Amino acid sequence: MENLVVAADRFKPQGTVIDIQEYGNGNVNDTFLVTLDSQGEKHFILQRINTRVFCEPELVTGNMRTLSEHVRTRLQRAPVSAGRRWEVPRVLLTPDGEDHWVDSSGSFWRAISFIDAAQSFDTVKDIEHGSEVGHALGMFHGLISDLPSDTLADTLAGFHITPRYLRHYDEIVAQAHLGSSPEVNYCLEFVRERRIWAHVLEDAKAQGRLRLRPIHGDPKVNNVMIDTATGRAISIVDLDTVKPGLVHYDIGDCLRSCCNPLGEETERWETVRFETDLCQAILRGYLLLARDFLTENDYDYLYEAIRLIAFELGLRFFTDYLEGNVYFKVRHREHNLARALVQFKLTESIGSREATIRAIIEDMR
Ligand code: GN1
Ligand code: MG
Repeated sequence: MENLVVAADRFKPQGTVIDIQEYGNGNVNDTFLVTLDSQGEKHFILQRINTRVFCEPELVTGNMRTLSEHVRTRLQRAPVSAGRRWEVPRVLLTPDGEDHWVDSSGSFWRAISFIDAAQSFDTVKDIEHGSEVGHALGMFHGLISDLPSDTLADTLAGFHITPRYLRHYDEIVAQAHLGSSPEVNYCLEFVRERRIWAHVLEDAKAQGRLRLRPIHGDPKVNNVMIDTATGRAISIVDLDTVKPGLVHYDIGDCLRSCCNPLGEETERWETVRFETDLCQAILRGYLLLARDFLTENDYDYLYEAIRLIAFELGLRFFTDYLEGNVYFKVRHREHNLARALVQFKLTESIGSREATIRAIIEDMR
């Protein structure tokens, strides 16, 4: 706690720190909500970056600053439509003007402003919420569509490059003591049968069909902030994985997260399913804004992207389970195995609804 107060003190915009609580349920970084006794802003977000994952954490804060400055300028030039607000968390600076602070034990801290009068949810509540999440992703992509992707650093090499996750998986499987539980066997078999999918987006990129753009990297449902009063989406937070990539990673990630009504932490993995009505609402919300910058080729790969990113996340969780939980934070030893089963069941469900999902996409082209 003492460390936390010291770190919070470095970034506090004004006032006195009166409370610090763990916040959200991120799988990688440690996040805290700091409360201030102050006339101005009452809260801010303090984070300890997991430097085992983000090996060059100053690139992460650098990208956040580039992005928020770009979006702020864009919004000044063309404000959002009436009845809406759109916010980008501000990077807070230390008294020396630094966007991060490293404590005596080597922990890397940074802070961002808190988005007030808004909340996020771990699952999509209804069609309207789904459509707002889609709107948020469209808004985000639209606002950064003119930000040259070479102005952003690659903060996490290999992120969402499925063939790299597969290579790593093969190395781990070759070394791991696998045991023989039915769940582990199901996962091994699952990957064996579907590993041929892994290259689809990277091949399309290499062939020039899909191009790199700035992306969010992690637009899951609980990263979309909803205005408490209006129910409208007003921000996408968690900008750590903003970097050049394919918008397909984002669309796939958003849909795999939003169209799973049981949520990614459910224990009832056998009954996980992909809800196509939600998929339709989210894509509709997204495409109302994204239509202007998506190409015909982009549409051609949407279905594959949805299926692939669910599979990829399952593969990442399963690999981490086999490796001894070195990447994602876990509450128990089998946690990553349980998460992998959820994503694999979701992938199965996406496969069994392929015709419906493709029809939804075709209908919106
Ligand atoms: C991780 O840490 P968090 O919860 O924001 C992960 C995402 C996964 C997500 C699954 C850097 O995000 O890729 O989709 O867990 N982030 C990183 O919940 O690996
Ligand atoms: Mg994240």
